[in-house]
Amino acid sequence: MSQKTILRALAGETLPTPPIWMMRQAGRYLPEYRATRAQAGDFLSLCYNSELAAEVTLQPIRRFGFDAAILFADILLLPQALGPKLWFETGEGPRMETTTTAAEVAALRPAEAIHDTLHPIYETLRILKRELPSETTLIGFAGAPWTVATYMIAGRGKEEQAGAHRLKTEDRATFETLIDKITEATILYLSAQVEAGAEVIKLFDSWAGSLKGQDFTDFAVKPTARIIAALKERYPSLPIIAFPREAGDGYIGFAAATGADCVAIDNSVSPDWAAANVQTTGCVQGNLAPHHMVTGGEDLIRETRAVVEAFRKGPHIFNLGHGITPDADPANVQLMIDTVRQG
Ligand code: 1CP
Repeated sequence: MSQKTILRALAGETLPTPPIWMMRQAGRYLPEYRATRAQAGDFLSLCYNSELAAEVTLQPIRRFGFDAAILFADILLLPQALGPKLWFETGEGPRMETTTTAAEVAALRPAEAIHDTLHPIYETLRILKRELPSETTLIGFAGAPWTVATYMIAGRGKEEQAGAHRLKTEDRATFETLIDKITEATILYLSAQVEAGAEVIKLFDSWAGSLKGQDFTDFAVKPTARIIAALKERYPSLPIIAFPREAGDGYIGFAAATGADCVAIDNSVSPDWAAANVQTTGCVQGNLAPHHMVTGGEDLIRETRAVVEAFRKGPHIFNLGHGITPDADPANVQLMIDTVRQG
């Protein structure tokens, strides 16, 4: 069996100390990230600069010795590679040219064309493969089709899934064609990431929580299952982490329904609930609340121990329930890691 702790947990092994990494571990809370980003220019220039993207991926590994490195990129690069313009408004976040009509969906570039835009991302992975310490697992990723579609339809993020719900209801055929297009392109994108060195794939469905009932099955479960089936056909031993954020009850049975090896859990459910309802069928990842990286102290130590304790009896990868925020203190990250590793 592999010596890498993350791969062992993903294979279903219960380890005495959970391996650990952190969503958005390369980010603005780190002074060295801010310096490299300033050197690159803007955020997108950093994503497409393979040397500098590899550098920011490595920074949290050097500083903290996390068990995994996650490729520095963004879920919105894939839709950008299909044609719509993407830019970041300072202090506000991503903006995209919208895709809402049958004609606009039909005008998207063919899925195979994504590599013309995304080849620097594969180069970032090749650099990381060479430069990462031998014990560190390299994670590649993409957005899940529903979440990517919400950004393509609304042209922006954060609580803006209304447009996607509207299109799903008012023009089902166009919506489904868009989901299929994203699914197909995501399979090609993630396959290229594996070819370039990604050892694990994570699918971020950040807005899965706004899908309920049959919609959750149709647009959170099914596209994810299709991507995982296609990847497993090509790479049978590739471990995949799915993150249907804020799925609530939808977390139950999600791994079985999609074929994921691990389900990442957000903070809307307790670690004890997730241990009793999700970890029963395999590895879970999570789920310390990110605010502890800002607030620190005894609360951080107590809650970190509670997460470790709740998941102690099964396969577990320690992580936050969502990304670390720019106002976090790196000293608190170190305290979390020490607490996990020293008990
Ligand atoms: O320079 C900056 O700090 C800009 C902030 C930033 C960063 C660091 C953005 C803009 N993206 C990223 C990197 C990123 N994004 C990674 C890199 C690896 C790592 O985790 O260190 C990953 C995996 C993502 C994934 C991502 N991007 C998601 C899924 C996870 C999540 O947070 O729910 C989503 C929804 C995005 C879109 C996006 N990109 C950036 C922002 C601020 C957002 C969300 C904006 C919104 O919805 O309004």
